[in-house]
Amino acid sequence: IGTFFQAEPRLGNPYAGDQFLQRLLKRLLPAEIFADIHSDLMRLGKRIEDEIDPLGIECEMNPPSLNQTDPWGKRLDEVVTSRAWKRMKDISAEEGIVASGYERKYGEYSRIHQFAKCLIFHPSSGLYSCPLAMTDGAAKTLEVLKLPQYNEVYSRLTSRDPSKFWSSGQWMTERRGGSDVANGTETVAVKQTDGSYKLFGYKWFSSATDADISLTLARIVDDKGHAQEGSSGLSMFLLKTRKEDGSLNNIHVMKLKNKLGTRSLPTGELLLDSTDAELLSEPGRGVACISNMLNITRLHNTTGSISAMRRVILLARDYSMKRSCFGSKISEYPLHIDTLADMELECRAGTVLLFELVRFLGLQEAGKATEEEELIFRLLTPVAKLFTAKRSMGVVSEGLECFGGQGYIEDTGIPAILRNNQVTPIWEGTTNVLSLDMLRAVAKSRGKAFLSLQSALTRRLGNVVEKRKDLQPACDRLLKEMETLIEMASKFEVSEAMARARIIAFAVGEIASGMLLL
Ligand code: MFK
Ligand code: FAD
Repeated sequence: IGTFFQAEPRLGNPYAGDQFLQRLLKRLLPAEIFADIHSDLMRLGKRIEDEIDPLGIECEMNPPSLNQTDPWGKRLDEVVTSRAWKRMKDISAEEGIVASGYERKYGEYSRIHQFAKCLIFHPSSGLYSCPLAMTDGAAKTLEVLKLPQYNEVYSRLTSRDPSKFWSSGQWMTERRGGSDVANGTETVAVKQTDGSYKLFGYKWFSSATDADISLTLARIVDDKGHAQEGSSGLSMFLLKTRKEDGSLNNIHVMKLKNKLGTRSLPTGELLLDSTDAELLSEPGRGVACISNMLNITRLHNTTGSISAMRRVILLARDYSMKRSCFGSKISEYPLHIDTLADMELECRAGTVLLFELVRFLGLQEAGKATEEEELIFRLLTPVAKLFTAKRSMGVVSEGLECFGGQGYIEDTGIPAILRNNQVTPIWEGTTNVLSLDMLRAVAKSRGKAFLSLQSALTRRLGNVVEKRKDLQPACDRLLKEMETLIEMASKFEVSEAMARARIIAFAVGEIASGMLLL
């Protein structure tokens, strides 16, 4: 068989390897806070390299299964998950992957710390980052609602103690509608004499079926059994997945989905058959209320897409210094370096966009965000999600090619990065649906969201040109593009704008990330 064997790519400490993230954090954070966060991320990076990444691989190799009945036919509906998946929950609590966003140790900078942790954790987490994203979204929703009776639930979602920590699901999608939740939701809620509700319905996609609680949508029925249709008929509920005795809360796990990727994640179809739940939103304000969760999970989705790009780049960079072709290391070929540089640029564009939004989120939570920042945050959250999800698929695919045939070989672990990432454009709102969401944000602000982005662009690029005259042409080009976009959008009829929403959204993504890169 010969003596030559290829040297495999090594991950190393994913934070130490991400020089760009380090420089960005240094720029965004006050010096003392940066020093603290930098050392925490170095430590977490080492733990990822030594302990978490091998567990993530174990999750991928041991997907969940459903033990639906016992040998005598009695329903069990037991979702069996791996040792590594369970361990990932404990590690997430210990590391404060959710908690660090809520303890506010670093005030308005706390979210930057939290999302930097998520960025290096996600590709090694065996997709445990998915339940954590939803847990973060649920914590945010409870924080906004400020309902004292849910303080205990909130404290569990944001706990660092593995024995107390709870995860949350986000059950929105039904057979009739995942995008059009307003018309697709058939689940009904029947009020009980004690003021609680019982839910009846079929949730078509539920990731993290093993969650402790979930937020979900349902239609409250009146005394005559009628429920209001459309968005204004939807209310938001909180339910615990298990009763006090540990049995399921009248939830039947009908099946686990057989998926292209995210196989370590227990995504199931659930029948809610008299499931006890509590009304959290005002009746009929379910969509508006759950959008607190959506905007957080969409930031996590953005994080997932960027971290997949970063992971494949780190591995491809390492491999390029090991693999020889035509007599030289491939890292010595300018053509290969150019390929890696293009991938790096896309990854950086996503990273700066994400951290701008995370910075705004921190300011908002500290009560310091200006109206302009609030409007840009609402405008760019769906844009960042759709932009990074789509662009990352190109980068990750290119990344596979950087390993030649080995990139296609299952047990190198590289194909899993591609198939797991293919979900990022789909869940949390597809590309088209989020393009339309962006347009709704513009319409609701009567165009002010676009004008706010334009003001920020003019101000920031002005500062750039003051320091770097050579960047004047690039800055002028971006300003011109924004001007053209506003001019064009203001002339559109509603139907025309909707038909071109996707083109507009990608243009906004390019302008915003271009500005931030400059
Ligand atoms: C590492 C990876 C981590 C990611 C983990 C993810 C795992 C979970 C996977 C999932 O996929 S969970 C399910 C996700 N589902 C979606 O994202 C649904 C996609 N569809 C939409 O987003 C639709 O646009 C939407 C369902 C919201 C449309 O519903 P409506 O009722 O037709 O919306 P409408 O009438 O525009 O808005 C109703 C209210 O909500 C309005 O408030 P007002 O009545 O006060 O005006 C809107 O302003 C508000 N709203 C809607 N979207 C909002 C929002 N407010 C703020 N932000 C938003 N994004
Ligand atoms: P559809 O809405 O049927 O979309 C089909 C196509 O039509 C898409 O290309 C879409 O962009 C396009 N489209 C729809 N409306 C428009 C429009 N107005 N204009 C132009 N184009 C349009 N959901 C949950 O609630 N909780 C979960 O935990 C969860 N986990 C998931 C896990 C996985 C692995 C996957 C794959 C999905 C999960 N989902 C979950 C569901 C996911 O959120 C939905 O699949 C997604 O929102 C799309 O909804 P849909 O499947 O009904 O697609």
